[in-house]
Amino acid sequence: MTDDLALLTPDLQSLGWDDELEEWASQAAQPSDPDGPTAPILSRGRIARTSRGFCLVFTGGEAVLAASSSVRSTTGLAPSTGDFVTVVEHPEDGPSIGQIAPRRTALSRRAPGRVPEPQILASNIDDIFVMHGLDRPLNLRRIERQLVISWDSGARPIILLTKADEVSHEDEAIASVQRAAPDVEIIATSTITGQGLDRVRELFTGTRTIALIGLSGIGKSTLVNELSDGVVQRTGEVRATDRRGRHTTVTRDLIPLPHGGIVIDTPGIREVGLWQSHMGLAKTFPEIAQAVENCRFADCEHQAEPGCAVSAARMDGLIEDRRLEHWQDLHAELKLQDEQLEDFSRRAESRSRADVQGRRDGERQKKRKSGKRRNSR
Ligand SMILES: Nc1nc2c(ncn2[C@@H]2O[C@H](COP(=O)(O)OP(=O)(O)OP(=O)(O)O)[C@@H](O)[C@H]2O)c(=O)[nH]1
Ligand SMILES: [Mg+2]
Ligand SMILES: [Zn+2]
Repeated sequence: MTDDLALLTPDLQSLGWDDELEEWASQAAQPSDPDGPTAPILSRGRIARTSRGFCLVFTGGEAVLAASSSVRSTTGLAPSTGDFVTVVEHPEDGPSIGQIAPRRTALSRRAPGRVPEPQILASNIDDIFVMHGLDRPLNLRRIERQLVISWDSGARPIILLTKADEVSHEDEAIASVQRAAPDVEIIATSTITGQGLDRVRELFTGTRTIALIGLSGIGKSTLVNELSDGVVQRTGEVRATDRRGRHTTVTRDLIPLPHGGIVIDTPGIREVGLWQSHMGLAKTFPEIAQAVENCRFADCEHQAEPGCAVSAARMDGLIEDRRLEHWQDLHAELKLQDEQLEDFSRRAESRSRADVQGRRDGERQKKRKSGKRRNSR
C-alpha cells in the first residue's frame, strides 16, 4: 500500500541527482549569514511525498521524514514532491527541509481559496501525462485547461486516453482530442488489454520524471502499479452510476520505477485554477496566439474590430468557434488574476507601511513610559 513508499531506497543518482545539484548543495552548505545560527546539513535528497507540514525525502538508501514548515516561513514557498533539497538537523526539532534547489520545471495551479497564490503540484518533471477516461464523455475544456498548466510548467504534456477497452471506437475520440491539442502526442491505453503500454514504457527511461494528472478514478494509480510490476499504490473502484472516482490517492507520491524512469502519482483534481499561465495558454491555443500577434490594435478584443486577425482566421475556418470561446474565457481568468495580484500587492504594501509606522509609534510610547518611570523614581 502507499506506505511502502518509505521502504523504497533508491540511490541519489537514480533519482536524478547530478553534478549541478552537487555544486548547488555544497554552496547551500555555506551559511548565508555567518553570524546566524546554522543547522548542519544531514543529507541531500529528493522529496517523495508531501503532506501536512512534513515531507518524505529519499536521501539515497534511506527515506527521512522532515518538517517543511521552516522553509515555508522563511521563503513563503512550500516544498513540493519532486524537489531536490538539503535536509538539516535541528538539535531539538529533528530533521527539517533546509533549502530547495532551483526548480527546473514546476507544475503549478492557483491554490484553492480566495487569496491568489500558487500551489506547486510537482517539480523537476520532464513530461506530464494529462489523463482522461474514455469511459465517460469527452470534456475538451477540461483537457485544454490541464494542458495550459502543463505547458506552462516547462515540461512536455502527453495525453493519455485511458480505459480504451471500454469503448469500441476510440478513433473518433482521438480525432477530437487531437483538434483540441494540435501539437500533443495522444496515446490510447488500457491496463486490461495492454494497449498503448509499450509506448508509455518507452517514455520512462533513466531519471526521466513523469507526473500523472487527471480526475479521480481514471486509472492513474492503476498505471503506476502496472509500470512497477506490483502494487505500490492503492486503487479504487469508480461509482457505476456516474463514473466518479473515490479520491483514493490523497498525497502526491514520487515513485522510482524498476525498469527506469520516475513517476509522480497525484490525487484526482476536478477544479484546476490557472496560475499566471499566459505562456501555457499560448502553447495550448497556438492558432489563436499566432493570429493575436497580427491584430491591428494591441488591445484588440477580437470581437468585430477592424484589422482583427483572429476574426479573419475564424472566417477562414482556421480557428474553431468552440476553441475561441474557451480561449476568451481562460484569457479573461488570467487577466482578472493579474488585476487581483496587483490589488493584493498594493494592499500588502500599505499594510507594511502601516506596520512600520505602528512599530515606531509603539517604540516612542515605550520610551516615553520608561522615561516617566525613571523620573518618578
Ligand atoms: N476498464 C478499465 N478499468 C481501469 C483501467 N485502468 C484503471 N481502471 C479502473 O479504474 C478504477 C480507478 O482506478 P485508480 O487507478 O484508482 O484511479 P486514480 O486515477 O488513481 O484515482 P484517484 O486516486 O482517486 O485520483 C479502478 O477500479 C481501476 O481498476 C483500464 O485501463 N480499463
Ligand atoms: Mg490514485
Ligand atoms: Zn483581434
